[in-house]
Amino acid sequence: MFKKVLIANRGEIAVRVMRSCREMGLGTVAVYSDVDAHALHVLEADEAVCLGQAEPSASYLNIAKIIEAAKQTGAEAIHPGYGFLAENAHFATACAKAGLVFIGPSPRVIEELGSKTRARQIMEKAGVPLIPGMLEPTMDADVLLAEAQRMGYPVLIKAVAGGGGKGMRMVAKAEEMREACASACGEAQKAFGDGNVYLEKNLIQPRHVEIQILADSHGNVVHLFERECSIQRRHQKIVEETPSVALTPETRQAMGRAAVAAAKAAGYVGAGTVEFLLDHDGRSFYFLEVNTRLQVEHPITELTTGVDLVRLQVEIAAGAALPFGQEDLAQRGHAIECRVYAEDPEADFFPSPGRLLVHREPKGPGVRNDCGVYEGFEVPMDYDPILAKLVTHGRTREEARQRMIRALQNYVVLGVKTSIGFLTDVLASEPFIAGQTYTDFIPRHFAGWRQSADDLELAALAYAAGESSQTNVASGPGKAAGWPTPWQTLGGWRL
Ligand code: MV4
Repeated sequence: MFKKVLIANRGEIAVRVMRSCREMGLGTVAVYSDVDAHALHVLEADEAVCLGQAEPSASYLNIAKIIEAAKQTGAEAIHPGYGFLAENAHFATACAKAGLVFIGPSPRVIEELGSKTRARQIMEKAGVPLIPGMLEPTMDADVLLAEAQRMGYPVLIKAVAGGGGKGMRMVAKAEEMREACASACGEAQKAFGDGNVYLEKNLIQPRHVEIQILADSHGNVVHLFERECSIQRRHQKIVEETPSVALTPETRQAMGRAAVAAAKAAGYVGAGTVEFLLDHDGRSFYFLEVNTRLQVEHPITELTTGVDLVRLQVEIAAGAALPFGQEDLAQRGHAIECRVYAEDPEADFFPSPGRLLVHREPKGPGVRNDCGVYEGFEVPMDYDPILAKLVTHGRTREEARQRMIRALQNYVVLGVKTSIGFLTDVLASEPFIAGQTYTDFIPRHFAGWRQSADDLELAALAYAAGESSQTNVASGPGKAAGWPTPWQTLGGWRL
């Protein structure tokens, strides 16, 4: 096992990785940029190295500086977290060249699965169900027209180097193809330096269901069940839960087996996620892509399976065999994650950086808050403004949901605008309660959302009166407000 690990990331995920390292008795090295000198991940680490200026190319994306920091501090392994360099094959290669262990899959696997058409070829060979579509990249609108003719409209143009929706275009009829092709290829070229695209049949109102997998370097592969991540806006997940209300035991087992087959076919080692789209009727599922990193939403899997995914990533990277088999794994209870951001849900979720004048985290049974900030910290404008991931666990979906609403209502953030009030209303909404969580959930049910004026007035009164406790929670559908939500609504005010 290693003695020291460098964490090439910031915020809540860097803190999360350090917690497992500490439990394992491993030293931790933080890296940081100028604006992060007082960030929580720096305070939590045993050692910290300043990389340079705020812009990612000078700090968290700077491969040479990060490798140098590892050498300088004697770290033997690098955990990339998510985002930044987590799925960068060049970084994984540079680590190996420098004699450092990259905690993640091999550069070859990162690269192969990073190409969406290459990934589809691998999955087709492995018998994993694919969304009908192309297996070869192109930039030629005539090729797309011929393929679309064959599979029928509507189709989606997707970037080969993409993922996460960038460079994606829906095409409803042949007349729209040329223009859509030109703009998709242009966007892909700009975003990924690769203008190649391919076509998939456009599924109507599906769900996003993904499977967590773990693979060791001895050929053992297991899955840790699913996460339902359909509640997204602009391809950013907002709320995730497990188990998915839409899976039967049979479909769950089939999807888990397909994910294990996918990992084996790719020669995967480490923690990974195989994404699927689940048909609106919940009966068929199709491979979407593989994420070759630890995901933001990994805590809900940890709470329901009892597995520390970060510890296993480190152990697998050190050559250990998985300490359990598939038959040892089961889902216990229900977990929900809400991503808490410094952003303004009334202004198109525009980032709201600034100093956290008050930051009080919710507590209680079944509540976990993976947080990257503290009271007094100034959330910089230079990075993704995530504050924390609030996760609740309960015996049932309803218990986890009630715990989440209470936790959100007791999350006190003053000084920046946050998504807490919005999340509370999502969790209390009729369609969420009914499990109608399809990929169009937010635009369909929450377009033009506004913080209710009642909430703000009650919040002001409660705040003035020093009233912070809160016993009631909306148990039925509708807005969670109506019961005072003083702190979370005050969080929407810039003092
Ligand atoms: C799709 C799709 C429908 N049909 N592919 C969006 C991001 C990227 N990961 C894949 N995405 C989609 N791919 C086919 N063939 C619909 C989406 C999609 C979506 C997927 C998951 C969660 C939210 C979404 C919102 C809009 C579109």
